[in-house]
Amino acid sequence: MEVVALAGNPNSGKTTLFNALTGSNQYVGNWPGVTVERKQGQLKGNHEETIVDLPGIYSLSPYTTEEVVARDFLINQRPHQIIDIIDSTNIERNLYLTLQLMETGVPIILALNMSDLLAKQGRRINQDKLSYLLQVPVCSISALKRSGIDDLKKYLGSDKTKPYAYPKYDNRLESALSEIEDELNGLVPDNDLRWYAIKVFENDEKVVPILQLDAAKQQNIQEIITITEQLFNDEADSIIVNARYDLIAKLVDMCVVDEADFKMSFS
Ligand code: GDP
Ligand code: MG
Ligand code: K
Repeated sequence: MEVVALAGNPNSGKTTLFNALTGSNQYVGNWPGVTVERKQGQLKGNHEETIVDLPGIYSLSPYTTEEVVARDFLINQRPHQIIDIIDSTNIERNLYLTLQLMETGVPIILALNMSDLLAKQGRRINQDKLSYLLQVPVCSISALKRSGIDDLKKYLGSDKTKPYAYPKYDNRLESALSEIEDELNGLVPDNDLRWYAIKVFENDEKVVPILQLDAAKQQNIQEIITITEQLFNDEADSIIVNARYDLIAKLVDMCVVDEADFKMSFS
């Protein structure tokens, strides 16, 4: 039995896709300890894959119940794969969550939803290029029109996606993160090192206390953070936010094609 987490922003079409994938094969309950609905269902026609619908979220920060539910599930339960459903007509905002989902190291498939609306707007996303740049599978779908779903299903099964395709940020940030990973080595599972390094760099209020770092490690890590803040002339949490947005700007620039622009430049 393999577990696939369905993640995405609110209104990205998560429920519509969940229904398309599972049919009437659904179980509805609550996440433990909170009144957030938890839905899971078996992939139609395949009893090996269970789809777990995560709450709709914009980020994996520690501030809302929904975000904490989603990140605890991804880090502590380690699903085999994530389907990240993206509203293609709002790809910039949606990719902010995508990068954070990738930071968990759980193998991920991007489902570019609302492809019917995007086409109506005269735009298209070069999915092969996006897939190459992020090194993860990308499918254009319309959950509403039920198109592209078979394509998406081809990637389900943990042997069909590769693990740990982390997004790479600014070199100066990458070197700070790898130094923090060295400090955390042995304290957390190897596969989670990058996630924890980023959370420690951000000084995440939920994650840092759990690690119970000794004084020497705390001091080494603080030095790494201080030096990096001086290099960027910025604060650690905003260094990470900016690094994500810089990468998103590049991705959008390279992958989103406006057919109207294209026609105009030839007229
Ligand atoms: P959720 O909040 O992520 O669960 O999103 P829903 O599945 O409830 O979808 C939000 C709205 O978008 C609904 O009105 C859906 O019918 C609509 N929707 C979902 N997928 C698509 C799609 O591929 N194309 C279009 N045009 N609308 C969609
Ligand atoms: Mg929903
Ligand atoms: K449902």
